[in-house]
Amino acid sequence: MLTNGKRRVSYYYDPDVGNYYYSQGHPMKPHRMRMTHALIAAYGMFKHMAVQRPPRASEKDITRFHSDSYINFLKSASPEKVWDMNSSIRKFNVCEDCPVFDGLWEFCQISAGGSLAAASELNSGRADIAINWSGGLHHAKMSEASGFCYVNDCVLGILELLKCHTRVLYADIDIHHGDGVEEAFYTTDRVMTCSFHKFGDYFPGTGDIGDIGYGPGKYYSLNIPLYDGMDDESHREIFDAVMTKVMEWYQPGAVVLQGGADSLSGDRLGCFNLTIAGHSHCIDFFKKYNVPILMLGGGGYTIRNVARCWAYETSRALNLEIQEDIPYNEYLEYYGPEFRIQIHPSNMENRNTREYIENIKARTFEILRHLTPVPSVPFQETPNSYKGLERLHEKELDEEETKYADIRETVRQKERRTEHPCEFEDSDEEDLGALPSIRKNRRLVERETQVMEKDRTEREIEQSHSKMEAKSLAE
Ligand code: V1D
Ligand code: CA
Repeated sequence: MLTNGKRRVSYYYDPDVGNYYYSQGHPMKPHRMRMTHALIAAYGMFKHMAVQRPPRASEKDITRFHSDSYINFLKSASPEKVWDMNSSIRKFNVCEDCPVFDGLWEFCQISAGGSLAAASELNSGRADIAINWSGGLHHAKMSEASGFCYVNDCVLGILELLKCHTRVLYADIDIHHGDGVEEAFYTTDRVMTCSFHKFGDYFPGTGDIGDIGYGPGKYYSLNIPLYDGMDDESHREIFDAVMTKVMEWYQPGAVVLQGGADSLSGDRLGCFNLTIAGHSHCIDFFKKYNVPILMLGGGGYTIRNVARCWAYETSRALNLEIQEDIPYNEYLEYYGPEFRIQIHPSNMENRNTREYIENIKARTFEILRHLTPVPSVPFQETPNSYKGLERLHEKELDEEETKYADIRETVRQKERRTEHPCEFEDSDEEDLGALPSIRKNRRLVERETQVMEKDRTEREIEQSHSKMEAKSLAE
């Protein structure tokens, strides 16, 4: 933070992002990022932050989380070839929600590249807040597209932050459940996920209050299921109450805020009643804690309000007061007839009664009561930063170091281990790799092993499996 209390903000934007087009009638419109960018420019915010065009994420970067076969598919898919790829289409869930469109792979690289570069900037200490409005694509799974999302830049950004931070908090205020991010970190205490969302007969259908994590990750996934008509007051009430306790007890080293704007009043797909003031309160909330913040986009389908919201939130990150009247910009006609930055709530009923909010709060506090305050992780060398990794790839790192540079430590790295300013805390080295020695169904074992297991050696996997087999035989 600068001495005057202002935050150093880095903003990531690729001018090509607005050119991608999902399909006719599809509600997801990348053009909204171009509108946001034009509004931020018109408000004169560029001179207050580092505006950067991020490098596009490479296949290697993206397969830190996603499976090779899925990424090979995304790279080769095109609308022309789609009819010859029937089995892959089903397997990887590219469908009406997630169509194969022209430039799909590049679009994924832009979105992921922005979040990786932003996370890396925070790790370097050059910025206090880093913004990628082209990110926040929280539904993508390791081997599957879902809910307009193909590559999960949130997961990739968090993995990058984990190189320098023991604990990362992921907060998701998109109206939809942040299922892809939750699933990726469901069994670890190094990432706490907390999603606020509409629940009940609504996409993706997950995110009940009882879904709290598994194994070492038990109590480190929080879900706040909400009803239609959520307004600023109720949202603030529950957000502040839950997040205050999380910040106090979990003490994350960095926060990722998925700022899906479909929770705003009047959203084409949403059914909440938040104003931009209510939505942006979440940024002001985290700013108080002086932790690095990665601000990401997400959903948002009434695009004039998405641009209003994310431009305004950029000004909150910068601590700048901006004028109510929207200044002249290329897309001025979208903002009529009022041409104001703020929006009004509608008169819809708030189906989240006071009693309901109090009940959800109490149940969430009960989950948080089980948290071991400030969990620790094994001692590790800080892995190479995002840009550094790319530079070193071919030349200096051997094959194994390069492939598993995110989490796994090679023998050579162990020997070279030195202290670093963002060193992890020490603790039991086995924790990261060990599967909990309890009996689980196949589905849960698969979920548990998603992120961490991707980085484990064959030998370790074999050992864990035989441990589990031995345990279940003993039971
Ligand atoms: F209305 C549509 C028109 C064309 C294509 C898709 C849609 C549409 C609207 N809502 N699709 C949905 C949701 N899908 C379903 C499917 C029906 N079932 C079989 C599944 O209800 C998907 C909503 C995705 C929301 C994405 C998101 O806002 O959370 C987001 N966040 O970051 C990026 C996107
Ligand atoms: Ca959410």
